[in-house]
Amino acid sequence: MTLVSTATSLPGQMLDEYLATARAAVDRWLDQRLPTEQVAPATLHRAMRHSLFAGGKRLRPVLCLAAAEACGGSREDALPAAAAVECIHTFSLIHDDLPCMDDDDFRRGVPTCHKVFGDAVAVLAGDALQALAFEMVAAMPGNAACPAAAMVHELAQASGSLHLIGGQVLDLEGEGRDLSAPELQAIHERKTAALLATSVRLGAMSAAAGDQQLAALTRFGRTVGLAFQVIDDILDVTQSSETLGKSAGKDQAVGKATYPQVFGLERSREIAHQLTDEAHAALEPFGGDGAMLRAIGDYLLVREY
Ligand code: GRG
Repeated sequence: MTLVSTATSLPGQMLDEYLATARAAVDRWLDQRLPTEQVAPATLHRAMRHSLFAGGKRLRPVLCLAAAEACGGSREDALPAAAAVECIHTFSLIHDDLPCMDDDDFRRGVPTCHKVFGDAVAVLAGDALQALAFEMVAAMPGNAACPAAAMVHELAQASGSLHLIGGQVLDLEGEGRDLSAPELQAIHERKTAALLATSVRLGAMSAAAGDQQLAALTRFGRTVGLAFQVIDDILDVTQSSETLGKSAGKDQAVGKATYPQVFGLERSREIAHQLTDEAHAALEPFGGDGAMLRAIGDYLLVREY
């Protein structure tokens, strides 16, 4: 699919090429850092690789690399952080799919980790990916503005009880209940937007970004992350399981509050557009250097899976 940027002058083909090369760089880096399937315990490493290399969109790492470059940094310096946010994301997907949580059979177009390896190995594969993420960031050289410890702290906060994991708990507790719009937003901010914001923040930190750049990218990451989740809610009711690579209609089936359920489809689309406009506004201080981030924001809005 060639992607068309709606609010930038960046040609869709440039974005396609950027996404392809960034994804390839992240995948190469991950492949080199993950123990091979032959390393004991082989089942664990097979399970980690099964979920990690099943074909995710790599949005968080791509945002991380684009943020580093927008701040004048290099892709190479940001790669460990980009790989780390993908490991955290994949860990959360593996655990989220378990029978004790969302109980899903398919993810990224293939059977879920626990379906192939059993619940115990899936829990442990998620745990090991989480540990690996911190190992990767802790080993970064850091810089005067942002030592590696600050980046480890950033990732820990985004993954912990106040954000990713806390959002998941609120999400589980909300099942079968009518949630208000602020309650729904609070879940999406924690469960989804926080890790997207941290992805761009870590990229910026690897490039020794200043406070103003970090503040602007935090706003960009949060709003684009929220827009991403609104679109995800919409796709859950408008796309097929085949297109999504996971069970469509799942939110409704388990009684999860979603944007379309609270606001209706049309209003949800408007909200996603408004959030993307806000995200673009946050990039103003970057001028032309923010073009790729802007184009990625547009892509998230028009994505089909
Ligand atoms: C820590 C167990 C645990 C869960 C945290 C992130 C999360 C909460 C659960 C994962 C499931 C889910 C529906 C999360 C919302 C964010 C989201 C839409 C994830 C899917 O992200 P994509 O579309 O997936 O980027 P790919 O497969 O492309 O990487």
